[in-house]
Amino acid sequence: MLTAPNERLKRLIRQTLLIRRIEERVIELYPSDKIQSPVHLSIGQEPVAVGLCEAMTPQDILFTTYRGHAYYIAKGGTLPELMAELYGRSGGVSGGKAGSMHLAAPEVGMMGSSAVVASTIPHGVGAALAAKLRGEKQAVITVFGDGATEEGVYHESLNFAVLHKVPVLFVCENNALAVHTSLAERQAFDTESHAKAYGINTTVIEDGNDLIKIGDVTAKLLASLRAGGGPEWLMIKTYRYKEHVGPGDDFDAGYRKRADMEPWWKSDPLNRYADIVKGMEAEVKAEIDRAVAFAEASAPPAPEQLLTDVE
Ligand SMILES: Cc1ncc(C[n+]2csc(CCOP(=O)(O)OP(=O)(O)O)c2C)c(N)n1
Ligand SMILES: [Mg+2]
Repeated sequence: MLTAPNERLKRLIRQTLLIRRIEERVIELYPSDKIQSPVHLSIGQEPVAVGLCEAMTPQDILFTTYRGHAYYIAKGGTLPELMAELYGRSGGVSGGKAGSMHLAAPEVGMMGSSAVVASTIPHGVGAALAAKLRGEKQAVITVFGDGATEEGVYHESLNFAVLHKVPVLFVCENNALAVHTSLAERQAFDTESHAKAYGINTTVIEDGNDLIKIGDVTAKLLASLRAGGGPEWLMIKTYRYKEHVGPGDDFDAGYRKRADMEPWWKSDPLNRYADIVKGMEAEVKAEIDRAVAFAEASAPPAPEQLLTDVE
């Protein structure tokens, strides 16, 4: 039997809903070509971002991937500036020049995301080392996909962080896919055992839909970092509902089955708590409408902005 969600769970469900609905709006808008940026949707994976960011203070900082809308929102980025960025307009969070894959909002600790797989992992290590050298208690999380664990820089980053006791939380957002290739087809090693070989503490969350568990586990790991512990490694298993890139479904692409989605669909908090979600829909829709209106009204970047922000 489900227990009634408390205020904390309601807050997390609302954030999950906001992310889901804004990405669904992106899907609706996409055929209009108003959003020309490629989009890697997080639909299905939102609870991972929501749970991780719940445990972070506004001063804590986050590095993530091109699948970053959820993180931008969960870390406190504003919706109108997100939508205008996707539209490529001057009101966007990066003046319309970064697009979906390179979202950053340093003022809320969302330091950056990148199209280059694994490239933000060492950025997280560097930022955490800087915080340590400055004696700050700022915690740093660097999020990457399971595919990123096959990149050399991931291994270099783990080795360096353990060797120098860098207080960074490595988070592997494991949807068991890299584009169309499953984890089992790609890796001869077990990702967690392999990380352990560097001497790092590892934790695995099997249910990436468990908002409360993700929040609680992350809070515990960040407390350990703040107390001067070395790096920590967390894997959260999750499931991507949509195609790797773009607004569509791809269950007919031949690399996975619709039935694979069923257990995740069942434990999806937006389905489990459908009654609560219903009561939140109108307000969430109004918030998204305002963001879209802002993007529509925002002007394209002026030609003289072409070479600014790049030096
Ligand atoms: C260095 C690099 N190699 C290859 C690519 C092409 N590429 C884009 S996404 C992707 C899959 C990455 O999978 P994963 O890290 O698990 O992230 P997910 O897309 O599942 O969130 C690949 C290989 C790239 N963008 N950068
Ligand atoms: Mg993946």
